[in-house]
Amino acid sequence: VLAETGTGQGHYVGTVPVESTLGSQGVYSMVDPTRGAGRTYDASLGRRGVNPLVTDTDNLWGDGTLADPQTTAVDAHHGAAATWDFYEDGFGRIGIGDDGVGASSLVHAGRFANAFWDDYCFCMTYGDGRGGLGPLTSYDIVGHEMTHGVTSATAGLVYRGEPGGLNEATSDILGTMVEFSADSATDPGDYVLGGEVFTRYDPATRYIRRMDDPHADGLSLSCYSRRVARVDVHYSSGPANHFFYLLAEGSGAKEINGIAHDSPTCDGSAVSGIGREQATAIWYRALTIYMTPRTDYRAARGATVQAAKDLYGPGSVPVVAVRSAWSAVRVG
Ligand code: ASN
Ligand code: ZN
Repeated sequence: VLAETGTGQGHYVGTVPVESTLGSQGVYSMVDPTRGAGRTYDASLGRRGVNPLVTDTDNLWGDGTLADPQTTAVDAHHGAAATWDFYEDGFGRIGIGDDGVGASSLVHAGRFANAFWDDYCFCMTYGDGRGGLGPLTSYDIVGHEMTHGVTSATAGLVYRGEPGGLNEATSDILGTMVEFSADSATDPGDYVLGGEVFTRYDPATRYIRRMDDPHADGLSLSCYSRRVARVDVHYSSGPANHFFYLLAEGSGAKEINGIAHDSPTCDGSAVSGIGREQATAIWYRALTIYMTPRTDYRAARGATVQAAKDLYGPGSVPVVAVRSAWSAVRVG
């Protein structure tokens, strides 16, 4: 088999290189030899639970429309590559498990609006969407799902209560940073989770979650309170998402890549941001060095303060900003 670079047109990612493998039959497979042999399979072509790899004869994949089933495979395969590169380039992490092994992606899993990471198959499953949503394969969702694998391999935050909210927030935070790092012309970065997958695109009103103002969805919590223990982990993630947004970007109204963001603090304080790069480095270090399966909000504050001290020095601007941003969401 030979490593090859083809070209793909995804629905979200636009025109991108596709790393593939050329077999002896002259057929290309969606297996990325440059990233741990990460593979992309098509469930719609599966028989008796066995799903074939996505294959092609000319190494030109998808046409950007959802009429071509390869289009969603391009989004998933390229999103997995972008996630791999985010972790390797940013933190020297080689794959989700930091063991050089690529994850698998399964596209066209059915007419449902969700996506899942599974630690046991080391794979993602993507629904094709329904009810106003397209395939769940935008950069932020791919990054969110694969980050569940990173969390499992590191902090191991349990998926309930406060640690569960922090597990979900870690996926939203680092999935969003995957979207920014991809620096895509067709899907530039924003703090709106899943806005891209809505057929009638309107990130002001249609999204899965947003980090600048989590409670804008009516269900997520923007501010820490004892209620975090009583809501679903996708809503108790809110205070940590809000913390991260404030840490990176600061409070107040701000346009980012053409999308309006506005982050009111919970205590009326003004917070100035330290930028995405430092905020991401702090969260990643806290996750991989200091958080444990039972880390709660209070401990997450301690973990991120310690990570910021390690990286930038005690008393540094980032350490002060971490404290201010947690206090602004009522953790502290
Ligand atoms: N898409 C969801 C998530 O990754 C699936 C779930 O509820 N675990 O959070
Ligand atoms: Zn999740």
